[in-house]
Amino acid sequence: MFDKVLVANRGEIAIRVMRACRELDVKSVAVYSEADKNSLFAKYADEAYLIGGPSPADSYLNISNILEAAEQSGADALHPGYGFLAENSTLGDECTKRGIKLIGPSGSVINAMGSKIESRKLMEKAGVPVIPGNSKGVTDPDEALQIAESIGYPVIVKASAGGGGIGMRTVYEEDELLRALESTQSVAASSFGDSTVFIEKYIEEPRHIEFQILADENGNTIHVADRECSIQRRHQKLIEEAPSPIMTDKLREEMGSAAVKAASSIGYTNAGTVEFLYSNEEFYFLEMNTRIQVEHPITEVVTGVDLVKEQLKIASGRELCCTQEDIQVRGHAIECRINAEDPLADFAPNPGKITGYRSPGGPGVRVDSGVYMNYTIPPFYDSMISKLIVWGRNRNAAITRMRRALSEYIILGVKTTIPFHKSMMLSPNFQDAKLHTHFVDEYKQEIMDNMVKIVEKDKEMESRLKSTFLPSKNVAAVSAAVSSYMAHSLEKNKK
Ligand code: MV4
Repeated sequence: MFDKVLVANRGEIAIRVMRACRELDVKSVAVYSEADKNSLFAKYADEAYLIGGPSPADSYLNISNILEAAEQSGADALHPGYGFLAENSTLGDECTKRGIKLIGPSGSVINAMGSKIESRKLMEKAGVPVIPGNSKGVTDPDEALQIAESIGYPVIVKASAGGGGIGMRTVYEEDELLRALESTQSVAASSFGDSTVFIEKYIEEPRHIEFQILADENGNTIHVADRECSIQRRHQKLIEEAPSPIMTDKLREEMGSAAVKAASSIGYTNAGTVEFLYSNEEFYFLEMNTRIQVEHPITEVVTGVDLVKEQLKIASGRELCCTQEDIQVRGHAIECRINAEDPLADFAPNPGKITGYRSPGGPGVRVDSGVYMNYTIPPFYDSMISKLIVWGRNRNAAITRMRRALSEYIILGVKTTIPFHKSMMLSPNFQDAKLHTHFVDEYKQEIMDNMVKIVEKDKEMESRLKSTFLPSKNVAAVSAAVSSYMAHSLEKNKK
């Protein structure tokens, strides 16, 4: 096992990785920007290095500054978390040059999966079902018309280098195709520096179901079951659950084998996710994410596998914890992403000072977070405050528990997505698990109407709470105590 791991990330995921380090008796190194001087993750680490200004380009994306901290600290491995440099193959190359092990897959599979056309080709070859379409770039308008004709409308034109929903256009009729081709090419060129586009059948209102993969460096690849992530808005996931409500043993066996085949056929190592679209009882490979994902805790909760510990063990050459037969799904887990955003104002980011805070607890509740009372959420990064994860014996029990946990959650000072989640938990269509990727758009009005009522009720309670959390020396003392506790924990620097 490694002696010291540098975590090249911030916030809740940096803490999540350092928690795994501590349980494995590995020292942790944080790198932080000038905007993160008061952050919990920098205090939690055994050592912390300031690497630059608030802008990601100056700090969390600055490979040479990060590697300088790695060399100074003597870290022998680096964990990139998610976002930032997680899917940047240059980081791995630079680590290798310095004898630092990158905790993640090889640069060649990161690059192969970063190209939509390349990954389609590889999956076709491996016998993994892909969406009907063409697996090479299209530039010629006549050829594009011919391909779309043979697939049948609606089709979707996608940038090969695309991601996060950028560089995609759906086409319902032949006379829209050439305009879509041109506009997708130009967006692709300006956003990704690569104008290559391809055409696929457009799957309307699919479910987004993904499989967690673990692969060690000794040739063992398993899946750690499925998650459903259909509840999203503008390609930002809001609620994830494990397992997918439609999953059966037979379907898990089929999709799971396809996911394992996808990973093992490309020599994948470490943790990854194979994404599928599911519609009309068919599933199709969509993309592979070559990183640990935000929603990994729901898989941990229903399977008991510590995915981040597995990542460290895999990178240090050890064998996987479990065989495929060992992986069992028990009960149901749901994750709500609690963001500093105003769900009544089109989810506008609302960073700022958290003037009152108390997170829920009790049976079956996990909160992964990097905040504390009196902490100021900086405006430079994503707006996630925490991930609220619950477990229940079945989906209904998990929903009931999530309602209970949401009702206990106190966050004052910034607007949050809690009212959205409270509204969703009350939605009959959500309760009936009639999920698809356009759910939030389709039931916008119903979700909004419930949310307005919820916000109204919460306001009453919040005004009463404000006197409890009144800005005072007392509040400052609590946050000073929290940071002091983190900085002087008995478990820290114990070797
Ligand atoms: C699709 C699709 C329907 N048909 N491809 C969106 C993100 C991008 N990486 C792939 N995406 C989609 N590709 C075909 N052929 C629908 C989506 C899509 C989507 C996929 C997963 C999760 C949420 C989504 C929201 C809108 C559209």
